[in-house]
Amino acid sequence: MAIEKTFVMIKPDGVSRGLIGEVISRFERKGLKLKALKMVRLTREKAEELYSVHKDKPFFNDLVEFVTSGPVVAMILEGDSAIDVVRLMIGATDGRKAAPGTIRGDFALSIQNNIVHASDSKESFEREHKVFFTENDIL
Ligand code: FUP
Repeated sequence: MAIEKTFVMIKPDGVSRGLIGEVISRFERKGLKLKALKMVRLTREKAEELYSVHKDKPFFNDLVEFVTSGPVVAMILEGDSAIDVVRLMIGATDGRKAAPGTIRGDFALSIQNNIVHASDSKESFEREHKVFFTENDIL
């Protein structure tokens, strides 16, 4: 048993399609606790920081354009093995390949417009949550 935190962002497609409640509800029903929550419009600088590991990839520019195209909802969730549990719940990156029952499997048909982002490791969590939150924001 290892209680840990993870970072999740509902992307502009999830927000514009009215899926904020659906996504948060799935995490709450699973037993994960919300520790921080905010809706913001990312600046280009913050989006580039969030996706800095992909800066040399051919899709980087399109990805930054997409995540800055509208508001996003950022949150920190806590629970036993939260990082791996949330990754399982969101499903594979490509919505066409994500298993039914996962968030991407149920709501996405695209690799870019795939509703949610979630940290894939403790190191990612440490870097990513700081793009949105200060220590005082975590309750
Ligand atoms: P994930 O961790 O599942 O979000 O996936 P990755 O870290 O591999 O990719 C980060 C984001 O880049 C994905 F959410 C969508 C985007 N992406 C593309 O737009 N095209 C690709 O070919 C791969 C990823």
